[in-house]
Amino acid sequence: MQDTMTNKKASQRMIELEEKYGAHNYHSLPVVLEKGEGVYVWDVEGKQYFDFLSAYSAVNQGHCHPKIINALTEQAKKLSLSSRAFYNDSLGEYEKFITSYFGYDKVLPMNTGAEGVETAMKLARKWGYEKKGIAAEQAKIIVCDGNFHGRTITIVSASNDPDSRAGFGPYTPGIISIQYNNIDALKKVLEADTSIAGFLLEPVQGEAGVVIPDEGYLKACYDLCKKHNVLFIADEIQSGLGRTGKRLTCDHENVKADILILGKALSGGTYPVSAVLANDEIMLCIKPGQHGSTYGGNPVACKVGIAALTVLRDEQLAENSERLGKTLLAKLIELKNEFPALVKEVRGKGLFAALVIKEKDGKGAWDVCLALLENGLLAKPTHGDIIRFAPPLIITEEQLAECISIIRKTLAAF
Ligand code: IF1
Repeated sequence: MQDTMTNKKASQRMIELEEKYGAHNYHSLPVVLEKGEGVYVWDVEGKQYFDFLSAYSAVNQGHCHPKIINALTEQAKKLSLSSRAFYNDSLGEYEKFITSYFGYDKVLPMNTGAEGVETAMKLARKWGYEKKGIAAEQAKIIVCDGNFHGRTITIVSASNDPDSRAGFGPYTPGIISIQYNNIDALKKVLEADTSIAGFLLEPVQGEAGVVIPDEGYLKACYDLCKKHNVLFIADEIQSGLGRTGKRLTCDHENVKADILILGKALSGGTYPVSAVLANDEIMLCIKPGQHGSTYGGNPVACKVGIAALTVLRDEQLAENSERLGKTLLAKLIELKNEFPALVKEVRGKGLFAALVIKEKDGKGAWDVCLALLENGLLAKPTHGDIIRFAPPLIITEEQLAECISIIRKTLAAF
């Protein structure tokens, strides 16, 4: 689609609009999407791509899943927002559904992932004072180096990524960062400090580049937390809901987090829906007026949340992720052996995988992603040298095979 006046492609014009009128807080790949269905997206010129990012795992159920879109549109026509000043006829149903789905007493509904994490941190502090007996203003939360939990001031206070953190101080106190995947590091802080309320972690670190801890790490951390009366808080916003081949990544080690944070795919990419789950002992530490959000628990989000979780279960997406994840990882390892000068390392759990690229002639992960885009597959680099692969979990074996051949062809051309 050429613009006759300027002779520019439609996508170029749209990119320029964003550049001119939008804040410059992103460095996007040069593709402008206008349509999505299942594993595919289309740009404004009509070119079709495999989506290997899935909006950072928000679109696990595939783009515009008809059952989720139907739930969204039907409810939007009926009642979109009540606020929590009044009850609405969808919230209770959703709360019952999601708590029994994950086996918790209570849920606290929010919208974005960052809000979910903030909620969990507030809840942990409140529990720390009311139940654990931590002295006023002394509660601490342990996080892990390399974490990504969102972008609020408190959350970036917990980050050690200079881009996320620098220039946004003063920072929220009461946060201790330890090495990820290091049980002794956790043990050491827990033994040294009795004012710790919670340990917050990503069961697989997403932004860090799909960093998968050793088997047994989650369980060992959980046990240590129990020993020291510290809440184990799992940020499964990206790693949960089928992404790594189980309902939750913690399920791989039969760990049940004291506080579970969900977001992203909780709406299948259709709406901002996040949730914090905990049992009464913890959740009831927050009383009326102490926390909330205008949109949290709105009727559209509730219907969408039920539909998104129903699709995950009925279409056995975690099972598909587990099964096809094995194929994806095996094929990526083949590619690493085929192209040792280009691929340094391969990681993966379920349909959550990463290629670590060796820079060559000044070209790295960004250039590989541009070439993948050219060849019809969308993926995004992280930390300069890592390419994350996270297709929608509805992907079929045939589609995956096609994607692998696109990746092979692209690497071969480098
Ligand atoms: C962006 C990253 C991914 C998350 C975990 C909480 C949140 C996220 C484990 C906050 C969000 C997003 C945010 C998005 C890019 C993306 C991301 F590269 F930045 F790190 F996925 F890997 N916990 N992750 O991954 O959720 O408030 O965004 O709903 O553009 O910042 P949110």
